[in-house]
Amino acid sequence: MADDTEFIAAKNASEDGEFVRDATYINDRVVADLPAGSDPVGDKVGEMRWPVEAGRYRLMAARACPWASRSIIVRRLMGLEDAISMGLAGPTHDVNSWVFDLDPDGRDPVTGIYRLQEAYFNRIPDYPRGITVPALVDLPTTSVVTNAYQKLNFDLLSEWSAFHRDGAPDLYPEEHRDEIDELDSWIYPTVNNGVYRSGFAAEQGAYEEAYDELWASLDRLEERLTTRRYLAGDTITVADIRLFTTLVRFDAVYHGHFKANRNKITEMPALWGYLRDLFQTPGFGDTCDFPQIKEHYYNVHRDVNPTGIVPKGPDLSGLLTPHHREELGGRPFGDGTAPGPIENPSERVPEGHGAG
Ligand SMILES: N[C@@H](CCC(=O)N[C@@H](CS)C(=O)NCC(=O)O)C(=O)O
Repeated sequence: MADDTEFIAAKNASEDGEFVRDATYINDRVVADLPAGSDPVGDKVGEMRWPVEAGRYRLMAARACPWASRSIIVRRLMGLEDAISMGLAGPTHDVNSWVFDLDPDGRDPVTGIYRLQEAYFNRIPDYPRGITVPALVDLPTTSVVTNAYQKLNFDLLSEWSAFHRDGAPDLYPEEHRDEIDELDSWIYPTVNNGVYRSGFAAEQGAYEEAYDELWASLDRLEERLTTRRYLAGDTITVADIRLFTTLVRFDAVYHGHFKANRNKITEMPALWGYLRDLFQTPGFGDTCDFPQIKEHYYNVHRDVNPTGIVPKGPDLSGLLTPHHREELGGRPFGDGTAPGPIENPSERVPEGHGAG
């Protein structure tokens, strides 16, 4: 495990010690304008199009991962659970890949695979890049269709509309798209990836640059969220989902493990209220598993934390306290409704793994 992560960090280090994320993906799309049951169209991996089809694909995720958690939240908010099943890898991986060690016999119960790597290799033999989550897997061939989480999430919102639940919210409203994209243009590099740039920096200068950019952005967000309940408009959008998966890990992991320690989120009144508000909204906090999140970062990144010891704290029960953000107005789901309780018991966060 340690060797694996050293490899990941090393392969991502630039000459000046800055962490550079490998953002090359299998970029295939799943689209609504192909008939269900048809073969994918195109002959080049990364440019192929696959049909939207209920029951055909499985979302491979891990609760530990912020990028995978975005897909977990989108799937739940849009009510796609029956159309797209979900496989959950455990919080740590072996030298090759994420593994399904939470499942009986250590195998994903639907595909029967032990390592997620198998589904990557079925698509691209000897796939040379990171075996990442989230990944959408085609069940008939047990092979990865896409691991491009941003496009995958966009397709879940748009191409899969025939399978959205009644009351599914509009998470990427037309009138706020420019604003949402503009927010992502600085929140992604300085906050979502900024915490990794801080934690994986290999030189002091690279770390300090990432740290300064991160806190400049968090200060900017604190100001923005003092008068607004959500990031764009008065409903939850993808911008909130993207920020949430980083904020919810912040005090438990990034503050210490990634040296992003100017202060904790609990010390920033607007961000702390905003985080509690989202955490208590169905579809957000009910997908978070803190023991898995902590186990992943502190155990897997042995170059950052050589002993692998996972800290006991912090006390996260404050996430469940009143936030009073309703006073800012806003309608979380707009004209839609909140998702109901999680129906599939295997998809519920285990008792005691949340903030309570
Ligand atoms: N690869 C994507 C996001 C997905 C991602 O990095 N997932 C991590 C877990 S949080 C992963 O699967 N890492 C395993 C690896 O890189 O080998 C990106 O770089 O933007």
